Amino acid sequence: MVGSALVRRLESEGCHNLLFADRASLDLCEQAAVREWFRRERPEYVFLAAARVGGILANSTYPADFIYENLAVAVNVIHAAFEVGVKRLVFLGSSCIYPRDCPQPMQEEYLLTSALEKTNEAYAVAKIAGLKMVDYYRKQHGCDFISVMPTNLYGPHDNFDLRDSHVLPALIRKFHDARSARDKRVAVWGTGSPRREFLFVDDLADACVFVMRNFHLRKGNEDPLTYLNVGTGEDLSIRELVELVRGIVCPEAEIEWDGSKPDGTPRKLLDVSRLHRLGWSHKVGLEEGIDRTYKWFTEHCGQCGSGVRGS
Ligand code: GFB
Repeated sequence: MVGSALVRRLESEGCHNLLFADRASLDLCEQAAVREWFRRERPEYVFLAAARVGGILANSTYPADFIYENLAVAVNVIHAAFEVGVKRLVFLGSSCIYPRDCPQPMQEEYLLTSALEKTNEAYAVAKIAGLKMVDYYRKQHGCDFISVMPTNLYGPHDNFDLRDSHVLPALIRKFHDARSARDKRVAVWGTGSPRREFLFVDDLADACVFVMRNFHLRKGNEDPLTYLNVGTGEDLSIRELVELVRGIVCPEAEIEWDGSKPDGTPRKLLDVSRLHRLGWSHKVGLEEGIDRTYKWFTEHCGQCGSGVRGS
């Protein structure tokens, strides 16, 4: 999802000398293959968007996969980029790597100040390691590497498979399936009280390009922070989100809360004032973003994985 948004964003300004390392052509978990790719292709600028991602249930069910794949990708790509002298690298972290009970809104400085949320600890530990690599390669080797911390993302090419999707694509899928079903009940997870912030993926791609161009740290490494939050600075409860998606996709659906599923972190709202001060803010509001995502889904839902009703 993020990779294709970055390509759309870069191509929109005539940037056609792009190199791709997609899943089919390169396994980023294979160190020798990654090293060979970097030596052969010699990229100058790198966006490291590749990751094993998933919603709350996938994260807590497959912690070994999440820690292994995300660590391997970070270790292999960041080190290979250093070896071939990449000019600038932007690594994507995530807002879920902040502590579980972080003061809100979450400032960059709050990273590693207390315990993580258990449902995504494996993913968070791997992403924190990637972030720290970026930091240490800058410190020890002078690499111009930086990180961004996106909030929960959604948009075209999201994962709509109910077995491992995040909440927003899951809701789109569930309400869409209810439209054509006789049974209009839709099961949603948890209590509805957690609060989340959502960013349309094209806004994230725009922010990544902006950061690649404009986020320069002072020479000599006096800057303590090599990473920047990226979000809207606005959140809503899952209950409010459910109502919003129902209104757009299937107003006649009936909602049933499944309290056996986890809530996860109570709140995850980023403090985006550092990025705002640099001159970037998001453009796509939540309602417009859901509309655009739902339109994409209806045009492509044949390729959108499993919609297991009742999940
Ligand atoms: O998006 P989500 O799976 O992950 O869930 P997190 C957000 C909230 O939505 C939770 C509720 O409180 C869920 O219980 N929810 C309600 C649902 N209905 C559904 C549903 O049908 N599907 C899903 N998936 N959730 C993830 C992390 O946390 O955030 C990852 O686990 C990642 O590591 C991602 O970083 C951004 O926001 O809780």
